[in-house]
Amino acid sequence: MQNPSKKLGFASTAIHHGYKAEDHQGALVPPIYLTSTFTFPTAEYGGACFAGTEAGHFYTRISNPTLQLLEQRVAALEEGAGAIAFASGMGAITATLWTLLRPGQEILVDKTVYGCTFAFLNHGMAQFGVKVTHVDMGDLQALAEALNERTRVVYFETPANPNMRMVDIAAVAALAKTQGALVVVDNTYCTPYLQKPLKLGADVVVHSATKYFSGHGDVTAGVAVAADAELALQIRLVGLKDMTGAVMSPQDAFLLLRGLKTLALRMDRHCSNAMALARMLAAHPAVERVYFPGLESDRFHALAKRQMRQFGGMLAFELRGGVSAGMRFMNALQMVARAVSLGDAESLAQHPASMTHSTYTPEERAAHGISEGLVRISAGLEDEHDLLADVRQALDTLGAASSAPTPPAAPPAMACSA
Ligand code: 7XF
Repeated sequence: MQNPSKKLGFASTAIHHGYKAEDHQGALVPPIYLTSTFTFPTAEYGGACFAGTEAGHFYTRISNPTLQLLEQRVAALEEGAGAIAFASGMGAITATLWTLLRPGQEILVDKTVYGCTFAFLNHGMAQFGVKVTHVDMGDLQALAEALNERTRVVYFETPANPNMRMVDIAAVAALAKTQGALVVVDNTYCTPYLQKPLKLGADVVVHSATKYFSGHGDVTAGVAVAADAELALQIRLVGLKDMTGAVMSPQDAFLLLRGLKTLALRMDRHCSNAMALARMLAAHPAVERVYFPGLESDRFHALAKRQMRQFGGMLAFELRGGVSAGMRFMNALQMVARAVSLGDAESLAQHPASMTHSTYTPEERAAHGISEGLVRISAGLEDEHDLLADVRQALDTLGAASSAPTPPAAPPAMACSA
């Protein structure tokens, strides 16, 4: 096929890396090894697999050829030394942090993270003697002051779910290194097509592969990628094998291998649709504020230009009428689906305060920069004019009533509550 000494581009890597059809009876598409266990030619060989002196597959919770191909491909795309596939994004996040943290140590977490990550840290890890401290990672001085000899991990998303706050990966990684802390970045919003945190100094990247990697809303999955091969092995043997058991199914690995083949193409469309939507929203009288780093007026525009290939497919905005206008807007959508998740072909709209970030109390949301009226859209792959037309007609239904006062916050919903 290709000359192995020549580094392939992103799309070619996503399509070809790690697979030779001639090793699989010529099958163009990698077969699914739908097996939980593997036979040993001899008892001694089986013992050697368990001892780690033989590298063969022996049980799918630890390794499987279909998962391994996916892991090699994602590691190549993120330019890491090793990847581990998980049953969900939360599987990847929890397994990574169970591997890295011990009681008595501290994790510094950015102000805003996905709701279940917030719940896992503050309601979960904190119960096991790990100190969880939130710091505004946009404030390097505050981060420098928070770092101390107990700090083992620095954790953030950029852009953050749901409010699109951004973090300077290289600057935070350089600061974390001065204290010997490991940097873990959730790269779900960007995928390696838009941003490569390991190249900027991060130690581990985690993903909800449920989102753009799959791209078709039919998989729940996660991946962790480490810059260091030994660290990747630790996450596999501790976090995956023993602490969570959150292994991906080979069937899902197959669907992800298929999804990755079109990742670059899809991201280009997600990004252009989101840009067009952000421009339209910013000009509409019913809209108070748009959060999208592609807008020249956005406070993270310069950082996004430096750190990301394009500005991503996610955006958030506030309507002039607050929560009630947000609800009316969502109910008026006709093509855009009312749904959580992101990165699918279908555009999706959701209300973080009552849905993805209902794990925060209203006070916590206020303290963490998640406003009650925020609406989030994942721009899909539809024709731009259809997407703009649907969102515009939903905004237009708000009319003059959109300036009504904001009612009290909706009660916390059950979604993702811990
Ligand atoms: O365990 P999952 O595959 O659902 O991934 C968890 C996860 C991790 N990191 C980020 C940045 C995420 O956005 C997610 C999942 N977020 C969905 C959302 O925000 O719509 C979950 C719906 S409750």
